[in-house]
Amino acid sequence: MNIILIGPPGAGKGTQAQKLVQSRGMVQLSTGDMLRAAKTSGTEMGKRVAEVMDRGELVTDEIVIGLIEEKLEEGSAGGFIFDGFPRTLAQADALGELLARHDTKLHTVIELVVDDTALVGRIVKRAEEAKAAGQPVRKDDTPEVFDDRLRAYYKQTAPLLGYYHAKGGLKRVDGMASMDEVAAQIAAILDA
Ligand code: B4P
Repeated sequence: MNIILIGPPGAGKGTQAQKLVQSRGMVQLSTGDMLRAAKTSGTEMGKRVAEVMDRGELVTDEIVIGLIEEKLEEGSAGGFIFDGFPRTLAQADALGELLARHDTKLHTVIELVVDDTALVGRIVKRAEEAKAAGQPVRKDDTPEVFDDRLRAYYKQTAPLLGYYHAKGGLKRVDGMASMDEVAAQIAAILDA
């Protein structure tokens, strides 16, 4: 079973993907995590990625699609969770083609619905907790950059909701609920 988790920055896509990895043995493909790894690789590509991410903008489709393509080659018996991918219509088209090439398809697209005001609070909290624990703070986890990330979401990613709704596979969960409640709503969709 292959699923997409879609929602604005800080909606909890990564949080819920981790729960699904643990409960269902699915493989999480987080383009955010892959790009953060590329940032620290010291390569030219990594430097370009770092500049774009730190501004809260989207990395080019070509780079992101290439990263996903490599991971799909490795396969997953329990299915893939696409976490933060696709984020543009071009990425959505590419994903459809890649899955077809691997003789598989999307089962469901799950939207995590969260109020904008709650999102920025979560991001600030994450940054404060990281600082208190002496861990690195994400450069894009500031209220200023967050505004740009949210704008990028509404401009480039939110149109995908219509795209998947038209294909008939879009479901919504209340992302304002507690993490465990959100996980229960997702489980109910996947087990239906
Ligand atoms: P991502 O890493 O995907 O980051 P995100 O959207 O901020 O996070 P997510 O929704 O996963 O939130 P999380 O669970 O962590 O992207 C970062 C950047 O990478 C992008 O801005 C872009 O530059 C680049 N990028 C990534 N993918 C790309 C693509 N496909 N194309 C182009 N560029 C791409 O949760 C956030 C916080 O909320 C956590 O602290 C968590 O504990 C808390 N939280 C979660 N659920 C909660 C709940 N139910 N209640 C209360 N708090 C909750």
